[in-house]
Amino acid sequence: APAFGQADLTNCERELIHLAGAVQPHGALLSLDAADLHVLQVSGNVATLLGMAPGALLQQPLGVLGGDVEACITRLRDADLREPVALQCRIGPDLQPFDAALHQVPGGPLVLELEPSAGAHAAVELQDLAPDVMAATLSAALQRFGAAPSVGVLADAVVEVVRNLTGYDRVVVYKFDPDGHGKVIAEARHPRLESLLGHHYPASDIPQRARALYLLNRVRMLVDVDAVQAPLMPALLPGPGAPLDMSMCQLRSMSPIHLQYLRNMGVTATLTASLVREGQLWGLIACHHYSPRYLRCTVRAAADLLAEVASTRISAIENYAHAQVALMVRRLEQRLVEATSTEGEWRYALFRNPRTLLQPLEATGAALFCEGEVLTTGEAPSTPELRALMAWVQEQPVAGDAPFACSSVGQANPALASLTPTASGVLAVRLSSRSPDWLMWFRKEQLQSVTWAGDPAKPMVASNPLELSPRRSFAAWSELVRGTAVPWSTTEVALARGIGVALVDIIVQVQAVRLLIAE
Ligand code: BLA
Repeated sequence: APAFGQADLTNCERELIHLAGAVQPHGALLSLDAADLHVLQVSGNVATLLGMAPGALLQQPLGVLGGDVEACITRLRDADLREPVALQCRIGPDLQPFDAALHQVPGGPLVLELEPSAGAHAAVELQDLAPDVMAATLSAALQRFGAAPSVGVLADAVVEVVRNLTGYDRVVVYKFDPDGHGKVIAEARHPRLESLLGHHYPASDIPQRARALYLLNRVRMLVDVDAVQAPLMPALLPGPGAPLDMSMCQLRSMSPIHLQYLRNMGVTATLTASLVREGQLWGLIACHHYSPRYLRCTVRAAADLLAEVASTRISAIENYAHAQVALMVRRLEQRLVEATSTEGEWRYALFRNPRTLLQPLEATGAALFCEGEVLTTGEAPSTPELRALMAWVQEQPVAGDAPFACSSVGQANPALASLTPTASGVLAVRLSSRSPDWLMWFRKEQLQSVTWAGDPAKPMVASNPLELSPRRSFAAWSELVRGTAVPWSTTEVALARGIGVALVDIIVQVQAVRLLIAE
Protein backbone atom coordinates (compact mmCIF):
# COMPACT_ATOMS: atom_id res chain seq x y z
CA ALA A 1 0.00 0.00 0.00
CA PRO A 2 1.26 3.51 -0.76
CA ALA A 3 2.65 5.45 2.20
CA PHE A 4 0.82 8.58 3.31
CA GLY A 5 1.11 11.29 0.66
CA GLN A 6 2.54 8.88 -1.95
CA ALA A 7 -0.79 7.80 -3.45
CA ASP A 8 -1.96 8.65 -6.95
CA LEU A 9 -5.30 8.00 -8.62
CA THR A 10 -4.36 4.42 -9.45
CA ASN A 11 -3.73 3.32 -5.87
CA CYS A 12 -5.27 5.96 -3.59
CA GLU A 13 -7.82 3.39 -2.47
CA ARG A 14 -5.08 1.87 -0.29
CA GLU A 15 -3.26 4.97 0.99
CA LEU A 16 -2.29 4.60 4.67
CA ILE A 17 -4.08 7.76 5.79
CA HIS A 18 -3.89 6.84 9.50
CA LEU A 19 -0.08 7.04 9.30
CA ALA A 20 -0.11 10.70 8.23
CA GLY A 21 3.02 11.53 10.25
CA ALA A 22 1.95 15.17 10.54
CA VAL A 23 -0.64 17.40 12.16
CA GLN A 24 -2.55 20.44 11.04
CA PRO A 25 -0.69 23.46 12.42
CA HIS A 26 -3.51 24.88 14.58
CA GLY A 27 -2.57 22.39 17.32
CA ALA A 28 0.45 20.58 18.69
CA LEU A 29 0.81 16.86 19.32
CA LEU A 30 2.96 15.03 21.86
CA SER A 31 3.36 11.23 22.02
CA LEU A 32 4.06 10.21 25.61
CA ASP A 33 5.39 7.04 27.13
CA ALA A 34 2.34 5.46 28.78
CA ALA A 35 4.33 4.29 31.81
CA ASP A 36 6.17 7.45 32.91
CA LEU A 37 4.83 10.19 30.62
CA HIS A 38 8.16 11.17 29.09
CA VAL A 39 7.94 12.78 25.67
CA LEU A 40 8.58 10.40 22.74
CA GLN A 41 7.54 12.51 19.79
CA VAL A 42 6.44 16.10 19.13
CA SER A 43 4.95 17.94 16.18
CA GLY A 44 7.30 20.44 14.54
CA ASN A 45 5.18 23.43 15.60
CA VAL A 46 5.73 23.11 19.38
CA ALA A 47 8.06 26.11 19.45
CA THR A 48 5.33 28.34 17.96
CA LEU A 49 2.43 26.99 20.00
CA LEU A 50 4.02 25.89 23.30
CA GLY A 51 7.08 28.14 23.39
CA MET A 52 9.55 25.26 23.59
CA ALA A 53 11.71 23.84 20.80
CA PRO A 54 11.43 20.12 19.96
CA GLY A 55 14.91 19.51 21.37
CA ALA A 56 13.89 20.92 24.74
CA LEU A 57 10.94 18.49 24.98
CA LEU A 58 12.01 15.20 23.39
CA GLN A 59 12.94 12.50 25.92
CA GLN A 60 12.08 14.90 28.78
CA PRO A 61 9.46 14.34 31.48
CA LEU A 62 6.12 15.97 30.61
CA GLY A 63 6.59 18.31 33.58
CA VAL A 64 9.04 20.46 31.60
CA LEU A 65 5.98 22.03 29.94
CA GLY A 66 5.16 23.70 33.26
CA GLY A 67 1.64 24.67 34.27
CA ASP A 68 -0.79 21.95 35.34
CA VAL A 69 -0.67 19.72 32.28
CA GLU A 70 1.10 16.84 34.00
CA ALA A 71 -1.30 16.95 36.97
CA CYS A 72 -4.30 16.96 34.60
CA ILE A 73 -3.07 13.88 32.80
CA THR A 74 -2.15 12.01 35.95
CA ARG A 75 -5.74 12.52 37.08
CA LEU A 76 -6.89 10.58 33.98
CA ARG A 77 -4.73 7.57 34.82
CA ASP A 78 -7.73 5.21 35.24
CA ALA A 79 -9.95 6.70 32.53
CA ASP A 80 -10.93 4.81 29.36
CA LEU A 81 -8.59 6.41 26.83
CA ARG A 82 -9.45 4.45 23.69
CA GLU A 83 -11.25 7.57 22.50
CA PRO A 84 -9.90 11.08 23.12
CA VAL A 85 -10.93 12.59 26.46
CA ALA A 86 -11.24 16.38 26.46
CA LEU A 87 -9.56 18.45 29.18
CA GLN A 88 -8.56 22.04 29.87
CA CYS A 89 -5.02 22.73 30.99
CA ARG A 90 -2.41 25.47 31.37
CA ILE A 91 1.12 25.47 30.05
CA GLY A 92 4.33 27.45 30.55
CA PRO A 93 5.41 30.14 33.01
CA ASP A 94 2.52 32.41 31.99
CA LEU A 95 -0.05 29.60 32.31
CA GLN A 96 -1.48 29.80 28.80
CA PRO A 97 -4.86 28.02 28.55
CA PHE A 98 -5.21 25.10 26.15
CA ASP A 99 -8.04 22.84 24.96
CA ALA A 100 -6.50 19.40 25.17
CA ALA A 101 -7.45 15.86 24.21
CA LEU A 102 -5.78 12.70 25.47
CA HIS A 103 -6.07 9.16 24.14
CA GLN A 104 -3.97 6.02 24.04
CA VAL A 105 -3.05 4.02 20.97
CA PRO A 106 -3.87 0.37 21.90
CA GLY A 107 -0.62 -1.11 23.18
CA GLY A 108 1.16 2.12 22.31
CA PRO A 109 1.86 5.64 23.54
CA LEU A 110 -0.47 8.21 25.03
CA VAL A 111 -1.25 10.98 22.56
CA LEU A 112 -1.75 14.51 23.86
CA GLU A 113 -3.20 17.07 21.45
CA LEU A 114 -3.11 20.74 22.47
CA GLU A 115 -4.99 23.63 20.89
CA PRO A 116 -4.62 27.17 22.29
CA SER A 117 -7.98 28.21 23.79
CA ALA A 118 -9.90 31.08 22.18
CA GLY A 119 -7.97 34.00 20.81
CA ALA A 120 -4.91 32.25 19.41
CA HIS A 121 -6.29 31.87 15.88
CA ALA A 122 -5.95 35.36 14.49
CA ALA A 123 -5.96 34.32 10.82
CA VAL A 124 -8.89 31.97 11.18
CA GLU A 125 -12.60 32.49 11.71
CA LEU A 126 -13.47 31.03 15.06
CA GLN A 127 -16.77 29.59 16.11
CA ASP A 128 -17.41 29.59 19.84
CA LEU A 129 -20.71 29.75 21.67
CA ALA A 130 -21.63 30.68 25.23
CA PRO A 131 -22.68 27.60 27.24
CA ASP A 132 -26.29 28.78 27.68
CA VAL A 133 -26.69 29.47 23.95
CA MET A 134 -25.21 26.06 23.20
CA ALA A 135 -27.51 24.29 25.65
CA ALA A 136 -30.61 26.00 24.25
CA THR A 137 -29.59 25.28 20.64
CA LEU A 138 -28.93 21.63 21.42
CA SER A 139 -32.10 20.97 23.32
CA ALA A 140 -34.23 22.57 20.57
CA ALA A 141 -32.35 20.49 17.98
CA LEU A 142 -32.77 17.22 19.84
CA GLN A 143 -36.49 17.80 20.12
CA ARG A 144 -36.74 18.58 16.43
CA PHE A 145 -34.74 15.51 15.39
CA GLY A 146 -36.82 13.29 17.65
CA ALA A 147 -40.05 14.48 16.02
CA ALA A 148 -38.88 14.03 12.40
CA PRO A 149 -41.20 11.51 10.69
CA SER A 150 -38.97 10.72 7.71
CA VAL A 151 -35.32 10.69 6.73
CA GLY A 152 -35.98 13.63 4.38
CA VAL A 153 -37.44 15.84 7.12
CA LEU A 154 -34.69 14.79 9.52
CA ALA A 155 -31.91 15.54 7.03
CA ASP A 156 -33.37 19.01 6.36
CA ALA A 157 -33.42 19.69 10.10
CA VAL A 158 -29.85 18.42 10.47
CA VAL A 159 -28.35 20.73 7.84
CA GLU A 160 -30.21 23.76 9.21
CA VAL A 161 -29.28 23.11 12.84
CA VAL A 162 -25.65 22.26 12.05
CA ARG A 163 -25.23 25.35 9.89
CA ASN A 164 -26.66 27.56 12.65
CA LEU A 165 -24.42 25.97 15.23
CA THR A 166 -21.18 25.92 13.25
CA GLY A 167 -21.51 28.79 10.76
CA TYR A 168 -20.06 26.94 7.76
CA ASP A 169 -20.96 28.33 4.33
CA ARG A 170 -22.45 25.00 3.23
CA VAL A 171 -23.76 21.99 5.14
CA VAL A 172 -25.01 18.87 3.35
CA VAL A 173 -26.21 15.42 4.30
CA TYR A 174 -24.60 12.86 2.08
CA LYS A 175 -26.24 9.38 1.96
CA PHE A 176 -24.61 6.18 0.69
CA ASP A 177 -26.42 3.58 -1.44
CA PRO A 178 -25.76 -0.19 -1.12
CA ASP A 179 -22.84 0.14 -3.58
CA GLY A 180 -21.24 2.95 -1.56
CA HIS A 181 -22.08 5.70 -4.07
CA GLY A 182 -23.24 8.92 -2.40
CA LYS A 183 -26.08 11.37 -2.96
CA VAL A 184 -26.64 14.82 -1.45
CA ILE A 185 -30.11 14.51 0.15
CA ALA A 186 -30.24 17.80 2.11
CA GLU A 187 -28.42 21.12 2.00
CA ALA A 188 -28.26 24.46 3.83
CA ARG A 189 -26.01 27.02 2.15
CA HIS A 190 -24.99 30.63 1.86
CA PRO A 191 -27.38 32.15 -0.70
CA ARG A 192 -24.53 33.04 -3.07
CA LEU A 193 -23.44 29.39 -3.48
CA GLU A 194 -24.65 27.09 -6.22
CA SER A 195 -26.69 24.14 -4.94
CA LEU A 196 -25.30 20.59 -4.77
CA LEU A 197 -28.67 19.11 -3.77
CA GLY A 198 -29.48 15.86 -5.60
CA HIS A 199 -25.94 15.39 -6.89
CA HIS A 200 -24.43 11.90 -6.96
CA TYR A 201 -20.79 10.91 -6.39
CA PRO A 202 -19.02 7.58 -6.95
CA ALA A 203 -17.95 5.31 -4.10
CA SER A 204 -14.30 5.75 -5.18
CA ASP A 205 -14.27 9.37 -3.93
CA ILE A 206 -14.05 8.08 -0.37
CA PRO A 207 -11.71 5.07 -0.14
CA GLN A 208 -12.70 2.03 1.96
CA ARG A 209 -9.86 2.69 4.38
CA ALA A 210 -11.18 6.20 5.03
CA ARG A 211 -14.72 4.85 5.54
CA ALA A 212 -13.44 2.31 8.08
CA LEU A 213 -11.58 5.11 9.88
CA TYR A 214 -14.70 7.31 9.94
CA LEU A 215 -16.56 4.60 11.91
CA LEU A 216 -13.97 4.96 14.69
CA ASN A 217 -13.25 8.66 14.50
CA ARG A 218 -16.64 10.28 14.00
CA VAL A 219 -15.84 14.00 13.58
CA ARG A 220 -13.03 15.43 11.45
CA MET A 221 -12.10 19.09 11.14
CA LEU A 222 -9.88 20.59 8.46
CA VAL A 223 -9.06 24.20 9.38
CA ASP A 224 -7.18 25.38 6.30
CA VAL A 225 -6.55 23.33 3.18
CA ASP A 226 -3.44 25.41 2.40
CA ALA A 227 -1.86 25.44 5.86
CA VAL A 228 1.67 24.02 6.06
CA GLN A 229 1.49 20.72 7.95
CA ALA A 230 3.66 20.18 11.04
CA PRO A 231 5.56 16.86 10.79
CA LEU A 232 6.04 14.55 13.77
CA MET A 233 9.61 14.46 15.10
CA PRO A 234 11.12 11.93 15.07
CA ALA A 235 9.06 10.38 12.27
CA LEU A 236 9.18 6.95 13.93
CA LEU A 237 8.43 6.27 17.59
CA PRO A 238 11.60 5.41 19.50
CA GLY A 239 11.53 1.77 20.65
CA PRO A 240 9.18 0.03 18.22
CA GLY A 241 10.54 2.21 15.41
CA ALA A 242 7.04 2.41 13.92
CA PRO A 243 5.03 5.40 12.74
CA LEU A 244 2.35 6.70 15.12
CA ASP A 245 -1.14 5.33 14.44
CA MET A 246 -3.09 8.60 14.11
CA SER A 247 -6.54 7.00 13.60
CA MET A 248 -8.00 8.73 16.65
CA CYS A 249 -6.06 12.01 16.39
CA GLN A 250 -8.12 15.16 16.03
CA LEU A 251 -5.22 17.03 14.46
CA ARG A 252 -4.35 14.39 11.81
CA SER A 253 -3.25 15.85 8.47
CA MET A 254 -5.61 14.82 5.71
CA SER A 255 -4.69 12.94 2.56
CA PRO A 256 -3.13 15.25 -0.08
CA ILE A 257 -5.43 13.74 -2.74
CA HIS A 258 -8.48 14.76 -0.76
CA LEU A 259 -6.97 18.21 -0.08
CA GLN A 260 -6.45 18.68 -3.82
CA TYR A 261 -10.09 17.72 -4.41
CA LEU A 262 -11.19 20.39 -1.94
CA ARG A 263 -8.88 23.04 -3.48
CA ASN A 264 -10.24 22.23 -6.92
CA MET A 265 -13.75 22.95 -5.69
CA GLY A 266 -12.62 26.15 -3.97
CA VAL A 267 -13.23 24.83 -0.45
CA THR A 268 -10.82 25.98 2.28
CA ALA A 269 -12.14 24.42 5.49
CA THR A 270 -14.34 21.43 6.32
CA LEU A 271 -15.99 19.63 9.17
CA THR A 272 -17.35 16.15 8.54
CA ALA A 273 -19.34 13.96 10.94
CA SER A 274 -20.23 10.30 10.40
CA LEU A 275 -23.81 9.05 10.32
CA VAL A 276 -23.74 5.42 11.42
CA ARG A 277 -26.51 2.85 11.30
CA GLU A 278 -26.06 -0.67 12.70
CA GLY A 279 -22.28 -0.38 12.59
CA GLN A 280 -22.24 0.76 8.95
CA LEU A 281 -21.43 4.19 7.55
CA TRP A 282 -24.92 5.32 6.45
CA GLY A 283 -23.82 8.79 5.37
CA LEU A 284 -21.98 11.96 6.34
CA ILE A 285 -22.81 15.44 7.53
CA ALA A 286 -20.34 17.47 5.47
CA CYS A 287 -19.63 21.18 6.07
CA HIS A 288 -17.65 23.40 3.70
CA HIS A 289 -16.26 26.89 4.22
CA TYR A 290 -14.63 29.16 1.67
CA SER A 291 -12.08 30.62 4.08
CA PRO A 292 -10.15 29.05 6.99
CA ARG A 293 -12.48 28.08 9.83
CA TYR A 294 -11.85 26.73 13.30
CA LEU A 295 -14.41 25.37 15.76
CA ARG A 296 -13.63 25.18 19.43
CA CYS A 297 -13.66 21.66 20.85
CA THR A 298 -16.95 22.38 22.61
CA VAL A 299 -18.65 23.18 19.30
CA ARG A 300 -17.09 20.07 17.72
CA ALA A 301 -18.44 18.02 20.63
CA ALA A 302 -21.89 19.49 19.99
CA ALA A 303 -21.64 18.52 16.31
CA ASP A 304 -20.61 15.01 17.40
CA LEU A 305 -23.66 14.79 19.67
CA LEU A 306 -25.99 16.00 16.92
CA ALA A 307 -24.60 13.40 14.49
CA GLU A 308 -25.06 10.70 17.11
CA VAL A 309 -28.68 11.68 17.77
CA ALA A 310 -29.39 11.96 14.04
CA SER A 311 -27.90 8.47 13.55
CA THR A 312 -30.18 7.03 16.23
CA ARG A 313 -33.20 8.73 14.69
CA ILE A 314 -32.30 7.41 11.21
CA SER A 315 -32.25 3.86 12.58
CA ALA A 316 -35.64 4.34 14.23
CA ILE A 317 -37.19 5.82 11.07
CA GLU A 318 -35.76 3.12 8.80
CA ASN A 319 -36.74 0.29 11.16
CA TYR A 320 -40.24 1.68 11.29
CA ALA A 321 -40.34 1.94 7.50
CA HIS A 322 -39.27 -1.71 7.21
CA ALA A 323 -42.01 -2.75 9.63
CA GLN A 324 -44.52 -0.75 7.56
CA VAL A 325 -43.43 -2.51 4.39
CA ALA A 326 -43.82 -5.91 6.03
CA LEU A 327 -47.31 -4.81 7.06
CA MET A 328 -48.14 -3.73 3.51
CA VAL A 329 -47.08 -7.13 2.22
CA ARG A 330 -49.29 -8.89 4.75
CA ARG A 331 -52.23 -6.69 3.70
CA LEU A 332 -51.55 -7.53 0.09
CA GLU A 333 -51.67 -11.23 0.94
CA GLN A 334 -54.92 -10.78 2.82
CA ARG A 335 -56.49 -8.93 -0.07
CA LEU A 336 -55.47 -11.67 -2.46
CA VAL A 337 -57.00 -14.36 -0.27
CA GLU A 338 -60.24 -12.34 -0.01
CA ALA A 339 -60.35 -11.61 -3.73
CA THR A 340 -59.76 -15.24 -4.52
CA SER A 341 -62.58 -16.45 -2.27
CA THR A 342 -65.09 -13.84 -3.46
CA GLU A 343 -64.17 -13.51 -7.14
CA GLY A 344 -62.12 -16.64 -7.70
CA GLU A 345 -59.47 -14.53 -9.41
CA TRP A 346 -56.34 -13.43 -7.61
CA ARG A 347 -54.56 -12.09 -10.68
CA TYR A 348 -56.73 -9.02 -11.10
CA ALA A 349 -56.69 -8.39 -7.37
CA LEU A 350 -52.91 -8.32 -7.50
CA PHE A 351 -52.89 -5.72 -10.25
CA ARG A 352 -55.92 -3.65 -9.22
CA ASN A 353 -53.97 -1.32 -6.98
CA PRO A 354 -50.47 -0.88 -8.46
CA ARG A 355 -49.19 1.02 -5.42
CA THR A 356 -49.56 -1.96 -3.10
CA LEU A 357 -47.56 -4.11 -5.50
CA LEU A 358 -44.86 -1.59 -6.48
CA GLN A 359 -44.27 0.53 -3.39
CA PRO A 360 -43.01 -2.09 -0.93
CA LEU A 361 -40.19 -2.91 -3.36
CA GLU A 362 -39.67 0.63 -4.66
CA ALA A 363 -40.26 -0.76 -8.15
CA THR A 364 -41.26 1.36 -11.16
CA GLY A 365 -43.17 -1.47 -12.87
CA ALA A 366 -44.24 -5.11 -12.58
CA ALA A 367 -45.42 -8.00 -14.75
CA LEU A 368 -47.16 -11.30 -14.11
CA PHE A 369 -46.64 -14.25 -16.43
CA CYS A 370 -49.35 -16.81 -15.77
CA GLU A 371 -50.86 -19.56 -17.89
CA GLY A 372 -49.46 -17.98 -21.03
CA GLU A 373 -50.90 -14.55 -20.27
CA VAL A 374 -48.90 -11.39 -19.39
CA LEU A 375 -50.32 -8.66 -17.14
CA THR A 376 -48.35 -5.47 -16.41
CA THR A 377 -48.56 -2.39 -14.22
CA GLY A 378 -46.50 0.79 -13.85
CA GLU A 379 -43.77 1.31 -16.45
CA ALA A 380 -43.04 -2.01 -18.14
CA PRO A 381 -41.37 -3.22 -21.35
CA SER A 382 -43.50 -4.33 -24.33
CA THR A 383 -44.98 -7.83 -24.38
CA PRO A 384 -42.41 -9.23 -26.89
CA GLU A 385 -39.61 -7.73 -24.76
CA LEU A 386 -41.15 -9.26 -21.67
CA ARG A 387 -41.30 -12.70 -23.30
CA ALA A 388 -37.62 -12.41 -24.26
CA LEU A 389 -36.81 -11.33 -20.69
CA MET A 390 -38.74 -14.25 -19.24
CA ALA A 391 -36.94 -16.73 -21.49
CA TRP A 392 -33.60 -15.35 -20.26
CA VAL A 393 -34.58 -15.19 -16.57
CA GLN A 394 -35.75 -18.80 -16.81
CA GLU A 395 -32.22 -19.90 -17.71
CA GLN A 396 -30.49 -18.03 -14.89
CA PRO A 397 -29.23 -20.21 -12.05
CA VAL A 398 -30.58 -19.39 -8.60
CA ALA A 399 -30.24 -21.27 -5.32
CA GLY A 400 -33.38 -23.25 -4.45
CA ASP A 401 -36.49 -21.10 -4.66
CA ALA A 402 -34.56 -17.84 -4.18
CA PRO A 403 -35.77 -14.92 -6.33
CA PHE A 404 -33.65 -13.85 -9.27
CA ALA A 405 -32.30 -10.30 -8.82
CA CYS A 406 -30.31 -8.26 -11.32
CA SER A 407 -29.72 -4.49 -11.47
CA SER A 408 -28.23 -4.31 -14.98
CA VAL A 409 -30.18 -6.56 -17.33
CA GLY A 410 -28.92 -4.88 -20.50
CA GLN A 411 -25.29 -5.41 -19.45
CA ALA A 412 -25.85 -8.99 -18.33
CA ASN A 413 -27.51 -9.78 -21.65
CA PRO A 414 -26.88 -7.25 -24.46
CA ALA A 415 -29.75 -8.79 -26.45
CA LEU A 416 -32.03 -7.21 -23.82
CA ALA A 417 -30.42 -3.76 -24.02
CA SER A 418 -33.68 -2.19 -25.25
CA LEU A 419 -35.16 -2.88 -21.79
CA THR A 420 -32.69 -0.51 -20.08
CA PRO A 421 -34.98 2.55 -19.78
CA THR A 422 -37.86 0.65 -18.13
CA ALA A 423 -36.23 -2.48 -16.72
CA SER A 424 -32.51 -2.09 -16.01
CA GLY A 425 -33.36 -3.87 -12.78
CA VAL A 426 -35.45 -7.01 -12.49
CA LEU A 427 -36.47 -8.98 -9.42
CA ALA A 428 -38.30 -12.21 -10.33
CA VAL A 429 -40.07 -14.90 -8.29
CA ARG A 430 -41.13 -18.18 -9.81
CA LEU A 431 -44.73 -19.17 -9.07
CA SER A 432 -44.73 -22.72 -10.36
CA SER A 433 -42.12 -25.42 -10.80
CA ARG A 434 -44.03 -26.95 -13.72
CA SER A 435 -45.14 -24.01 -15.86
CA PRO A 436 -43.28 -20.77 -16.71
CA ASP A 437 -45.27 -18.61 -14.30
CA TRP A 438 -43.40 -15.64 -12.86
CA LEU A 439 -44.00 -12.41 -11.00
CA MET A 440 -41.40 -9.74 -11.82
CA TRP A 441 -40.71 -6.25 -10.55
CA PHE A 442 -38.79 -3.70 -12.59
CA ARG A 443 -36.67 -0.65 -11.85
CA LYS A 444 -35.80 1.85 -14.50
CA GLU A 445 -32.25 3.06 -15.14
CA GLN A 446 -31.21 5.36 -12.27
CA LEU A 447 -29.83 8.00 -14.65
CA GLN A 448 -33.42 8.59 -15.83
CA SER A 449 -34.23 10.30 -12.55
CA VAL A 450 -31.15 12.35 -11.59
CA THR A 451 -30.45 16.05 -11.34
CA TRP A 452 -27.49 16.76 -13.58
CA ALA A 453 -24.39 18.76 -12.65
CA GLY A 454 -23.36 20.23 -15.97
CA ASP A 455 -23.86 18.57 -19.34
CA PRO A 456 -24.25 14.78 -19.00
CA ALA A 457 -23.35 14.30 -22.66
CA LYS A 458 -19.84 15.59 -21.96
CA PRO A 459 -18.30 13.07 -19.62
CA MET A 460 -15.05 14.16 -17.99
CA VAL A 461 -13.04 11.58 -16.15
CA ALA A 462 -9.79 12.81 -14.66
CA SER A 463 -6.57 10.83 -14.51
CA ASN A 464 -4.78 13.65 -12.72
CA PRO A 465 -5.57 14.78 -9.14
CA LEU A 466 -5.36 18.39 -10.33
CA GLU A 467 -8.57 17.74 -12.25
CA LEU A 468 -10.52 16.15 -9.39
CA SER A 469 -13.78 17.96 -8.73
CA PRO A 470 -17.40 17.26 -7.86
CA ARG A 471 -18.25 17.85 -11.51
CA ARG A 472 -15.78 15.13 -12.49
CA SER A 473 -17.08 12.90 -9.67
CA PHE A 474 -20.62 13.32 -10.87
CA ALA A 475 -19.56 12.40 -14.41
CA ALA A 476 -17.59 9.42 -13.10
CA TRP A 477 -20.61 8.26 -11.10
CA SER A 478 -22.89 8.53 -14.11
CA GLU A 479 -20.45 6.47 -16.23
CA LEU A 480 -20.40 3.81 -13.50
CA VAL A 481 -24.15 3.51 -13.16
CA ARG A 482 -25.08 3.89 -16.84
CA GLY A 483 -27.43 1.02 -17.73
CA THR A 484 -28.03 0.07 -14.11
CA ALA A 485 -30.91 0.44 -11.70
CA VAL A 486 -30.55 1.08 -7.96
CA PRO A 487 -29.59 -2.40 -6.72
CA TRP A 488 -32.18 -4.57 -4.93
CA SER A 489 -31.39 -4.78 -1.22
CA THR A 490 -31.41 -8.07 0.69
CA THR A 491 -34.55 -6.88 2.49
CA GLU A 492 -36.29 -6.33 -0.83
CA VAL A 493 -35.24 -9.72 -2.17
CA ALA A 494 -36.59 -11.33 1.02
CA LEU A 495 -39.89 -9.43 0.65
CA ALA A 496 -40.25 -10.58 -2.95
CA ARG A 497 -39.69 -14.14 -1.84
CA GLY A 498 -42.39 -13.73 0.85
CA ILE A 499 -44.89 -12.43 -1.70
CA GLY A 500 -43.98 -15.30 -4.04
CA VAL A 501 -44.57 -17.91 -1.32
CA ALA A 502 -47.97 -16.38 -0.48
CA LEU A 503 -48.96 -16.38 -4.15
CA VAL A 504 -47.94 -20.00 -4.62
CA ASP A 505 -50.14 -20.94 -1.63
CA ILE A 506 -53.07 -19.13 -3.16
CA ILE A 507 -52.51 -20.66 -6.59
CA VAL A 508 -52.38 -24.15 -5.09
CA GLN A 509 -55.63 -23.50 -3.21
CA VAL A 510 -57.34 -22.22 -6.34
CA GLN A 511 -56.23 -25.27 -8.27
CA ALA A 512 -57.47 -27.57 -5.51
CA VAL A 513 -60.86 -25.86 -5.59
CA ARG A 514 -61.00 -26.19 -9.39
CA LEU A 515 -60.23 -29.88 -9.17
CA LEU A 516 -62.99 -30.34 -6.61
CA ILE A 517 -65.48 -28.54 -8.85
CA ALA A 518 -64.40 -30.58 -11.87
CA GLU A 519 -65.05 -33.80 -10.01
C1 BLA B 1 -12.09 11.66 1.77
N1 BLA B 1 -13.74 12.41 0.04
C2 BLA B 1 -13.33 12.24 1.34
C3 BLA B 1 -14.35 12.72 2.21
C4 BLA B 1 -15.37 13.21 1.41
C5 BLA B 1 -14.97 13.04 0.06
C6 BLA B 1 -16.68 13.80 1.90
C7 BLA B 1 -14.34 12.66 3.73
C8 BLA B 1 -13.60 13.85 4.30
C9 BLA B 1 -13.72 13.93 5.80
O1 BLA B 1 -14.35 13.10 6.44
O2 BLA B 1 -13.16 14.88 6.35
C10 BLA B 1 -15.67 13.37 -1.13
N2 BLA B 1 -16.29 15.68 -0.68
C11 BLA B 1 -16.37 14.54 -1.38
C12 BLA B 1 -17.29 14.74 -2.46
C13 BLA B 1 -17.78 15.99 -2.36
C14 BLA B 1 -17.14 16.57 -1.22
C15 BLA B 1 -17.65 13.74 -3.49
O3 BLA B 1 -17.33 17.71 -0.81
C16 BLA B 1 -18.76 16.60 -3.26
C17 BLA B 1 -19.28 17.80 -3.08
N3 BLA B 1 -10.87 11.25 -3.50
C18 BLA B 1 -11.23 11.19 -4.81
C19 BLA B 1 -10.46 10.17 -5.46
C20 BLA B 1 -9.64 9.63 -4.47
C21 BLA B 1 -9.92 10.31 -3.24
C22 BLA B 1 -10.60 9.82 -6.91
O4 BLA B 1 -12.06 11.88 -5.36
C23 BLA B 1 -8.69 8.54 -4.58
C24 BLA B 1 -8.93 7.48 -5.39
C25 BLA B 1 -9.30 10.04 -2.00
N4 BLA B 1 -10.97 11.01 -0.39
C26 BLA B 1 -9.80 10.42 -0.72
C27 BLA B 1 -9.07 10.15 0.49
C28 BLA B 1 -9.84 10.59 1.55
C29 BLA B 1 -11.04 11.13 0.98
C30 BLA B 1 -7.71 9.47 0.56
C31 BLA B 1 -9.49 10.55 3.04
C32 BLA B 1 -9.11 11.91 3.56
C33 BLA B 1 -8.59 11.80 4.97
O5 BLA B 1 -9.42 11.59 5.90
O6 BLA B 1 -7.38 11.92 5.16
